[in-house]
Amino acid sequence: MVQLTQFVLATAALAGAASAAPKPSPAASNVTVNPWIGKDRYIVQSYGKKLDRTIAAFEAKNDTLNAARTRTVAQKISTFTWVTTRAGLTGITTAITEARAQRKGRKKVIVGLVLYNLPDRDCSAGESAGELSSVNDGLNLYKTEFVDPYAKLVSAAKDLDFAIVLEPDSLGNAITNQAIPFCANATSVYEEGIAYAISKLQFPNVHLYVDAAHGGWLGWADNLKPTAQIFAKVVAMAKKLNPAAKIRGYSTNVSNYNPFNAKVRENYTEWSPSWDESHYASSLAPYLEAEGLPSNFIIDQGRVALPHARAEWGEWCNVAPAGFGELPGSKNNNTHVDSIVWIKPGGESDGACGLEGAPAAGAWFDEYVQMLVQNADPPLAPTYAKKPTSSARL
Ligand SMILES: *[C@@H]1O[C@H](CO)[C@@H](O)[C@H](O)[C@H]1NC(C)=O
Ligand SMILES: *[C@@H]1O[C@H](CO)[C@@H](O)[C@H](O)[C@H]1NC(C)=O
Ligand SMILES: *[C@@H]1O[C@H](CO)[C@@H](O)[C@H](O)[C@H]1NC(C)=O
Ligand SMILES: *[C@@H]1O[C@H](CO)[C@@H](O)[C@H](O)[C@H]1NC(C)=O
Ligand SMILES: *[C@@H]1O[C@H](CO)[C@@H](O)[C@H](O)[C@H]1NC(C)=O
Ligand SMILES: CC(=O)N[C@H]1CO[C@H](CO)[C@@H](O)[C@@H]1O
Repeated sequence: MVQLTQFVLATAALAGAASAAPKPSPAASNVTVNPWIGKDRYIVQSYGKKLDRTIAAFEAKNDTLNAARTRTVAQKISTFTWVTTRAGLTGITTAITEARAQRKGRKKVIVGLVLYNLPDRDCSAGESAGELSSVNDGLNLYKTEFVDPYAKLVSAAKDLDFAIVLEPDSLGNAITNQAIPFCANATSVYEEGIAYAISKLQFPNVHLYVDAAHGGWLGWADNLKPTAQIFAKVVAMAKKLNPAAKIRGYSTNVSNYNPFNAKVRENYTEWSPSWDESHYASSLAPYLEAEGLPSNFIIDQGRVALPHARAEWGEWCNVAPAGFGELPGSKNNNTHVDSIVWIKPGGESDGACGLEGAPAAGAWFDEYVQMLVQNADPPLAPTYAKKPTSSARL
């Protein structure tokens, strides 16, 4: 209940700030088009290579079918490239080179990127897991040495489109984790950093999705309005820096395990209106629209927990059993959803927790990805042909 009081207070402060400024009328907010339509999606080559080990493991067990299903993930499914440090900006250059090589005919290719390097990152863990700290000029470094070059790289590649997910795991802490001193301190840094990124990434070929955590975090009825208000605050801050600043929408469930349309309503969702990610998008949308904001979503289905895999919604580490979810771009029946996507590349461990034998965060966990292939829902189509040597072109 301490947390509840905290966010009610924060909300009251926000509401006061918002009522002083004129509300943008919905008609004035620029309507953008769904950027995924009619485009090919960039398939990350380095992720495909990691899956060679998974294919070999299935082949060693004479499991030709699952080896062929893994080949489908490696060769045909688009995932996102995470850019999480200043040195990691080279990942954008690699993505651009590979996406250009992938282009066939006249169809444009859209590249999925994650921008993830705020100072004091992961505040609820009590300390920054990232490379930048606000006490060491982190916000300034974030702006000048991370966001500025990021914007330069994507704006120069006008022949490609980019969908950029902004800072997973950040603004949610402004809603629920204000009782943690490090998060209370980090909130204004997060707001200023994200507003700056929005203001600098305004190009016709760039489509921004600010991270909206997931239904199990911000989807509770009491959290919906404060969530929309914090997005409105940050977009208004971006417009102060660049009057043309706008976002396309929000990303949800990045690296989490919630289904899009849940087959089973889990007990731990209790009274939440957001008991799967489609319901979360639908329940948040009217609050966003009331703030004059767009209400478009992309939803990560890179890993989905099987029914009853979790005893609590908060379980987040190498959840088992889980499977690959609906494919990126598959048809969906929620008008707020631009696209199903795979943002978290399945196979990288969440940490040495969850399923037994899990390695440290980020390390490859082959037994886990084998399970994701076997439990994929819908089942993955097999690809029996080995990759043509077209990758030699790269
Ligand atoms: C809409 O876009 C136009 C042209 O890019 C810009 O001049 C205008 O300020 C934008 N309006 C809003 C409300 O963002
Ligand atoms: C796989 O199949 C080969 C050839 O049929 C056989 O020799 C081998 O023992 C099998 N391996 C396993 C692990 O079943
Ligand atoms: C929060 O910021 C204040 C003022 O800068 C500082 O004194 C305090 O140590 C910070 N607390 C944490 C937990 O970072
Ligand atoms: C969920 O709750 C219902 C009603 O209390 C109970 O019958 C059922 O066993 C619970 N399911 C699980 C998986 O705990
Ligand atoms: C979409 O379809 C699923 C499965 O048929 C259904 O459970 C869900 O309620 C539908 N959602 C919407 C927004 O129509
Ligand atoms: C942005 C977001 O919701 N992040 C969450 C994604 O899921 C992982 C695993 O559940 C959580 O640790 C993150 O907080």
